[in-house]
Amino acid sequence: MSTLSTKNATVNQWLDEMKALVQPDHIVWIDGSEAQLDALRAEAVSTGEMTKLNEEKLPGCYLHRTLPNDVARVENRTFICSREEKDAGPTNNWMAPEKAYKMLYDIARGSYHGRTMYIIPFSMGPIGSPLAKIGIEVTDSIYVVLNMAIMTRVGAKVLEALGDSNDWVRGLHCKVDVNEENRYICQFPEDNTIISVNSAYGGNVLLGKKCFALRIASYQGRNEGWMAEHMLILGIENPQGEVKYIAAAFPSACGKTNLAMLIPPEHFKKQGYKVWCVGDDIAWMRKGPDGRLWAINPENGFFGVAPGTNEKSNPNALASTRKNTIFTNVALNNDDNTVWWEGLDKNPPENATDWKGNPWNGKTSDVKGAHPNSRFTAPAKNCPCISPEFESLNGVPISAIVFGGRRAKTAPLVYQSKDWTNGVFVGSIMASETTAAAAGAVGVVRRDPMAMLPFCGYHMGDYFKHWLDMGEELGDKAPKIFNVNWFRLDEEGHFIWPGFGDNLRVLLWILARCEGKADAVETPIGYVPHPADIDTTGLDLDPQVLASILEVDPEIWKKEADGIEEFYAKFGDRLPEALRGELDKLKASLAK
Ligand code: OXD
Ligand code: MN
Repeated sequence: MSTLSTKNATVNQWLDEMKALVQPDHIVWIDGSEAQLDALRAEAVSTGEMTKLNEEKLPGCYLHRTLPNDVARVENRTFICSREEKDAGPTNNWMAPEKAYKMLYDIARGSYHGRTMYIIPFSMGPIGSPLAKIGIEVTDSIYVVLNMAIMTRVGAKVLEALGDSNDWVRGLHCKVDVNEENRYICQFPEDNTIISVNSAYGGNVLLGKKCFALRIASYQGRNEGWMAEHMLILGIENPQGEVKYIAAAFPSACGKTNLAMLIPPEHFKKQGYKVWCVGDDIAWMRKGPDGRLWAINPENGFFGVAPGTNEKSNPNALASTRKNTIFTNVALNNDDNTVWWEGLDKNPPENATDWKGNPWNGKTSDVKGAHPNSRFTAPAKNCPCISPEFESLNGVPISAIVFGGRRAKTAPLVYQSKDWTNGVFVGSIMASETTAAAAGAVGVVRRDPMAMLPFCGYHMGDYFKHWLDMGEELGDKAPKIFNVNWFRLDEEGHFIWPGFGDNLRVLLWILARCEGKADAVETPIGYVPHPADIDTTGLDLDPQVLASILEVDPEIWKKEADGIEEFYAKFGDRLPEALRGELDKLKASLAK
């Protein structure tokens, strides 16, 4: 099937160990050729692992269903296996490496009997980019191979780029029997190793994504002087054709993919504004030769949440899924062999199969057709607004870093931090309030520093320190740091800000600030726009209402400061002094 091989001794030695451990019947190297991927698609269809969808309406698209016990990332079964427990820090689960290896090897041993071992050489980032890194994932799942072939660059060229280097990440995935009691997602940052067992769901098994590009890479970045962040990257082109780039971090379910692909409101489109998507989930950033911070998207596709994606909320994401896409856990329309999910349109199919594989009538059923975390895996190049710089080896220069969360009252629509150190403080206190949609109490504040809580591969106090060090390194070329909150609520609990494409209005103020072209009001938390400086042309928003969502209420922030104090206590003496200093300054200015 494939004649790929390598002379890299470190790769061959590890593969020999893995073969002896999992004992496959067959071994297949993934060379990245269409012919090989096509044969694998056909095989997956013949075994029922995937369903081929309507070739006319959804060319090259497939549907896959996971087991109902295996539909999301499992944070409580995700471990950072650093040698010292204190290096994983208070926000990660930890397991001693010897114990973890023994346990995982016992689970993995012989688990490929009767199965094929697929060896996937993959690159995170454009092959040959100075910001890219290489991994090899071994898996017994064709679904994983086909998803990795969309989400990363795979195949022969990756091995060529690796040469005989030992700088590559080892990833072992074993489906075993998908038993949730024995499911583990373990990262060994000091060994560049990931082992994932007993799952076959995306975020747990596409090892290039959260496991490598965030957990392992954040650790590598700290040691090597760069940053791996849970951030989208977008470019905003002004009517003069100049493009400025923003990287933004939001916790899950805050509309990151929507922001990354936003469509400018009519008023801006007419003037010639354009928005370009570089990435929707992960940014790797490094100081470039010109002293600025440059970013690449290490991924090659989007692993997006399907429900809620529609012609209005995100036409670009929807367009990205119309060909060569793998859908996971959505509903199947049996009349025309296409897919459907909640929020796609107001016309659910009557003759359908739900995500669990049961007959489903969308008009009468009271259960959901698609799982709320159902996904599309779509090639980035399908996206109508994919940036012309997407493949650029050097990445794009970042002008602004934006943090955000879902807060009903606390954070204003937008504010700018006072400087880099204050900006790191702003990122470290990021939080979202639980909504009625999530299980559990409403309005509970969940802190999620830089949206990295489940993804930082080492002690979060040291991670904050790394951010502070990067600021020193970048000096006056550092991007400016902002915070946004699209989710302010009125007294009746309605969103005040329209969000979606209108968020561009806020991003333009941000860029104007970066260029020294907009004024601001100083508040205890940072700089807030004058309402008149947010261009609301074409928007039905009362100027007083806009002013109200730019307000900073000192009483709310005093309570917030107490919450921060409590959160910071977790980090003990690994919380950088500078951040404690920022909290003290905030308290002092609120007391004035
Ligand atoms: C994701 C997440 O799947 O952040 O991207 O949960
Ligand atoms: Mn994410």
